[in-house]
Amino acid sequence: MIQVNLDGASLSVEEGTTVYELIKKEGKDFWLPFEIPQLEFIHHPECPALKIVEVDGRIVPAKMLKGLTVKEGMKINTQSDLVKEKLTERLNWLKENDECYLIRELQEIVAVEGENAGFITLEERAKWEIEPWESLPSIRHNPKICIRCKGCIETCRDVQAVEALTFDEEKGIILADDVKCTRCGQCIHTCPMAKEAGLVTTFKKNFGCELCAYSKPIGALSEIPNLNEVVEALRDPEKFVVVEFAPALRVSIGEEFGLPYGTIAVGKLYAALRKIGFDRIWDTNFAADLTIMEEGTELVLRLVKAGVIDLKDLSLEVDEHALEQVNKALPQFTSCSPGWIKYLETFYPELIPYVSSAKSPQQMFGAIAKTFAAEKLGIDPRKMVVVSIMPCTAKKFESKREEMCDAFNYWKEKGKVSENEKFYDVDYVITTREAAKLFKMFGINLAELPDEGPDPLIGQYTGAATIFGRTGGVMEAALRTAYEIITGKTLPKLEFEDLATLEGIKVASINLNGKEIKVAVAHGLSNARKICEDVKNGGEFASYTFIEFMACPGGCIGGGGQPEPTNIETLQARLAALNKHDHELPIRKSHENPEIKQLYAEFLGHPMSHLAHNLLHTHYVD
Ligand code: HC0
Repeated sequence: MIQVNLDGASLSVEEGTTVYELIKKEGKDFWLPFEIPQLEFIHHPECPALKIVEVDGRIVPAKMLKGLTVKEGMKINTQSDLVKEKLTERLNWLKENDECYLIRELQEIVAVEGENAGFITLEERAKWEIEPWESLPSIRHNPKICIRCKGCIETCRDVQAVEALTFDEEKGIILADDVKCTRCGQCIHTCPMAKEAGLVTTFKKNFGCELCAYSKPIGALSEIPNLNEVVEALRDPEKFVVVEFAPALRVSIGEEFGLPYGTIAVGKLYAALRKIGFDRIWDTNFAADLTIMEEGTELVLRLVKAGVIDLKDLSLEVDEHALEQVNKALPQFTSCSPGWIKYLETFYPELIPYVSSAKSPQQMFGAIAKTFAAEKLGIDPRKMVVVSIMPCTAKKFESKREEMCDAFNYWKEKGKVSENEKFYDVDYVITTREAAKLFKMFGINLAELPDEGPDPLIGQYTGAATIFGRTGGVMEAALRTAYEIITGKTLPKLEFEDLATLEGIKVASINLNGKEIKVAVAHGLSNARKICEDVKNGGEFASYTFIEFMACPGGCIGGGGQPEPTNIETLQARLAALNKHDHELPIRKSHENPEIKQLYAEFLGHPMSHLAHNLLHTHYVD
């Protein structure tokens, strides 16, 4: 036995005992010498960076105590002035840097690896005085941790055909052309630390901190966060905070909580959001069904205008205004991916007439929440806060487009709000990763929650809505409805397998009352570009009827706000899970969604009615 001193008490300890074992045995267990309010400081209280002790006058992190054995006369102190001083330093660092201390250590490892691979040296990095850049309101770059591997530049140029990023010898990676940047966030997935997600996961697991609020990505590129605004709104008793979340979320958020890739976690997600304290838990999928009603009807009207089908053969309520408004250009392009829309506006403005005027589900949701739902619930729309959880960084940009204030215009026309009270349809957009962080901040382990459902009114959805989250899904969902409108018959088979793969460009055809129409799907902007060039030059795709475009490879399941790793393995698992979810849902066609029927019956009238046009359709900028 040997004698040691622990927090002032003399103890006899068996030889070979580690300091870690001794502290545990004596019940000291690295308790903090002061309180950290959970919500003011978003670190997990068990953060290993905060587990330090003083051993013989020096600070030793807990992770090292496991290898340190007790020695005769050793003085161990878990609550000394030095511990307090060092903990305060660490806390201040954590607060100021809004980052994980352990991640900082990981960044150093990646930097050294980068240095060994010929990238920037640590010494050079230490000299930088370069300011971070932002592509508002979506993406930011921190040059202090960038190793200048240029992977983001390659992705932006080769995968997305955008070329917004370039390299400057002095400043490193720079945003050379913010107008070109689509805010898709694919650069984030390319950042080496995001790519090393396996390493990150192992790293965090080794320190027992998978549940820490600091979710990935931890690379030089990340989304511009909006979590603080969301937490503030939730704390404000004057606000009525509602939440919507994207189709892709339900098959990816579980990954942040250790669930296997491809887990359908929608029930747990509703439960987690309810625990957080949102006033209504609704779903973007409801609005995806609504999009099909509007975009599908628009397609039918374009076909009528182009003389492909005759209106009198259809059992469709249409007013003259709608027919007048609709553009007759074919093929109709889908409009729901905001990165794609930004790309089109920047690189192919001459093709804007082809794009559906239907707003994306995210934006339709906001407009309906602050009109129909607010009215039904008796909520002042100025007090309603719509939070949207998306797999996408470009959705932050979409929500702040100046034209996205249709609910405000609706109430202004009614004289209920004044010009200077202008509000957006969607107030805050957070990514899948930010949502995971939010749950962790609140100490919620989503994986352990029982399944719950959405709140009534604008939360119900069909299988058609759920496949929006993968490439080919919007097309397939639209065909399920358009086919029935045009032929008056039920589709014999709902799946279009040729559209449900990860091929970059996919084509299919469908017989509508004896006429064969051709449809195509492209995901990843370099694929979109091929089709745009072809249509522009009157090539093969100019003879198509409907083309779906998604900015991100894989569609929204591969969005720039998705968990790491986002790679072929996770994409395939997420895609299969969405298809499985579609198959398992009791209703699989948008026009059969009971809440959608209620919305039209009680509020909108019919698809593309005057009110629907005002609230659910938009225009584009060239
Ligand atoms: Fe998507 Fe959407 S499907 S763009 O990919 O249409 O982000 O998941 O939420 O709005 O619904 C993203 C995903 C959405 C929207 C929907 C569409």
